[in-house]
Amino acid sequence: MSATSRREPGGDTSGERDVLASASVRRVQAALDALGGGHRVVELTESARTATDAARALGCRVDQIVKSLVFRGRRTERAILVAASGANRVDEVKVGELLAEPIAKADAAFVRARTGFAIGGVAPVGHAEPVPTLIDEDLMKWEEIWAAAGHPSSIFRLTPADLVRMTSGRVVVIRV
Ligand code: 5CA
Repeated sequence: MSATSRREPGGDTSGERDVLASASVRRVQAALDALGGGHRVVELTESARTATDAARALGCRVDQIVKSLVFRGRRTERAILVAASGANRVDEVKVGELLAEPIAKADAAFVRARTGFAIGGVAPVGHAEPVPTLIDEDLMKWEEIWAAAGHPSSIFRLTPADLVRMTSGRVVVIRV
């Protein structure tokens, strides 16, 4: 689907779909507003729970989708966000070395507790607590990229430089 399948939450107040009323999506839009870059959450008319779904819905390449993956520090129990290019698999050993701490994939409850988002809607901003972020260098080559915005059918467009700025993230090689 193309741009015609998008609409903005709040723009269409007759919106019957739950996502328009989602507190998580509103939290992301509020965080984006506070950052001042003019980013707008858009609602897809179809679910984009995975990066592949999102790319299909947007008509972009899966590499342009930001996968916001949450990991758990095995020693500190801290949450770490890896913003990965949609087609890449994250090398957990490599990321562990970068963080000087082994990591494990977070489970759904941990993701929800630390970010405030359910898997499939984890945004790179608007978290329940500050979450240190690593950014896949493969995202940096695109003019525009898309990230989840609190719900599996909500998304926002940004540039790689925006992503670095809004997360204070460190750009690293994370792919297997
Ligand atoms: N809305 C899309 C496109 S932006 C999205 O959020 N994609 S994602 O890649 O960032 O989030 C889905 C990811 O959640 C999957 O790639 C997978 O790594 C992770 N995931 C899915 N199920 C689980 C689970 N049960 N526990 C932990 N992580 C999971």
